Amino acid sequence: MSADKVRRIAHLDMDAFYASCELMRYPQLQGLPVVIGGGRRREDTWLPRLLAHDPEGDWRADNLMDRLHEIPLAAFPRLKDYVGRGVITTATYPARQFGIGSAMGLMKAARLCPEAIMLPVDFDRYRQFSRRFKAVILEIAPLMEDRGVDEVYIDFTEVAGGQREGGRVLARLIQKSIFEATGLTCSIGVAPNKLLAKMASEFDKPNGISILHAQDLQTRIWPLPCRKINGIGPKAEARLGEWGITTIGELAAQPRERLMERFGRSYGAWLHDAAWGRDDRPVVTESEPVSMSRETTFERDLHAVQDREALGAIFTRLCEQLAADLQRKGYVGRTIGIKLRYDDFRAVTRDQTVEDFTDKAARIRQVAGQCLKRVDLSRRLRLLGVRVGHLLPRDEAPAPQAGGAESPPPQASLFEGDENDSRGTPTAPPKPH
Ligand code: TTP
Ligand code: MG
Ligand code: MG
Repeated sequence: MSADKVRRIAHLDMDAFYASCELMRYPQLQGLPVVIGGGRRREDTWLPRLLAHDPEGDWRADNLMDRLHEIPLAAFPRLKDYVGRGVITTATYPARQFGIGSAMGLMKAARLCPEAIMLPVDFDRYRQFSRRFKAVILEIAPLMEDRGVDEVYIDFTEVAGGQREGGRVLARLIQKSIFEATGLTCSIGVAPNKLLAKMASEFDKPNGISILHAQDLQTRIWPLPCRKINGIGPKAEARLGEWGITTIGELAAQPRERLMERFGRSYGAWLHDAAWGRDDRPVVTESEPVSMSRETTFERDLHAVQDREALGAIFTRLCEQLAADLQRKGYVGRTIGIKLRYDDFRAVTRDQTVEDFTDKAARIRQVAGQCLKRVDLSRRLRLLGVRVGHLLPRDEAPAPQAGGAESPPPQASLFEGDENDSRGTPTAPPKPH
C-alpha cells in the first residue's frame, strides 16, 4: 500500500437477491410482497394454473417461457394457499414490511401477509446472476473475495476512484455497472476493513452506499447491538447479555483480559478487537483448486465380489465425471487417489502419483484401479470416491513425452478384471489417513 493511501475495503451485498432475480422475469410483481421458498422450481406447474385462471390467454407449453411477464397476477400462487413445513429463503422489501424474512416458516408468514406471492427457488438462475454481477465487479476492481452467492469483499485501496470520497465514487460506479448489466440492485459499505465494511453494507439497504471512516466507530458502530458483528452469534450474545452487555460500545468498554478469561484467550481477544473495529484480514482472491474429486454413497452397501459389475460401472462413471470436471475447468493432475467408506463407517484413502499429468477418464481409472488393490475389499462398501490432486492449469503442465505414459497399455483392474493380476506398476506405500 502506498504511503498516501489508506486502506479502503468494500463489502457488497445484493438486495433481496433470490427475489430480485425472480422479479427480472416476472416484472409484473415489482413493488409487491413476494417470498421465495417452498420447493424447487417446476415449470410444468404453471400451465394448469394459467389455463384455470386465464382460459382465454392461449397459454401453451411452447410459448410459456417467452410470456412469463404476461402472466396475470391472479394466476400467481399466494402464501395463504400454502400448506407444509417449508421456510422462506428471502422476501422482497415490500414483504418485509409485514415482518416477513429469511428462515421464517411459510405458514407463519402466511398469517402475516396472506396475499403475498410465493415463488419456488431456482438456484441455477441465482447462480447465473451471481456469476454475472461478480464478472462486472472484476472488470472494475480485480481484488475481489467471493463470499457466497450474493456477496463479495472488494479491496478499493489501489483502484482508481477507490479513495475519492472515501470510496463512494468507485462504489457508485460498481453499483451502476451491476444494475446496467443485470437489472439488479446491491448495497455497498466501504470501511477501513472487512469487519466494518460488512456492517456498513447493511446501513442503507436496499440500493445504498455507506462510507465509514475509522473516526466513525464511536458514533455509528458502538450504538449497535453486539450481534451485528459478523462472528458474534446467538450464544455469545446471550453470554454477553448475562454481563449486561448489549451494545458494541459496552463490549468495547470491557477490559480485554476480562473477555479473555470469560471467552477463552483467542475468542476473547477477538471480541475485544472487533468491538474496537480492528481487523487486518486481507481480501483473498480465488485460489487455484488443489484437487478435484467425485464420490458417491450407494443406495445399499455393495461388496467388491458379489456386486462387482455394479461397482465397476459406478467406478467408471465417477472417473468419467471427474475427467469431465477437470476438462471443463481446464486442469490436469498427476496424483490420483480413491476413497472408500466401509459399512462400519470407517474410511480409507489411497493415492498414487504418476509422471504424466492427465485429465483423461481412462488414465484416472487405471491409476485409481491400482490404488484399489491396496485396500481391504472383503467388507461391504457404502461409498466410493475418486480424486485427482497436484493440479495445474492445462496450459502450464509439461507436455506428455513421446511414447510416455499418456496412453498406457490397457490393464485389468478391480471390480471387473483379474484380481490376481500382478502386472501393475509398483505402487507407493499406502498412506495412512
Ligand atoms: P442475504 O444477502 O442475507 O439476503 P437477501 O439478499 O435476500 O436480502 P438483503 O437485501 O437483506 O441482503 O442472502 C442472500 C440470499 O441467500 C437470499 O436472497 C436467499 C438466500 N438465503 C437463504 O436461502 N436462507 C437464509 O436464511 C438467508 C439469510 C438467505
Ligand atoms: Mg443480500
Ligand atoms: Mg448476503
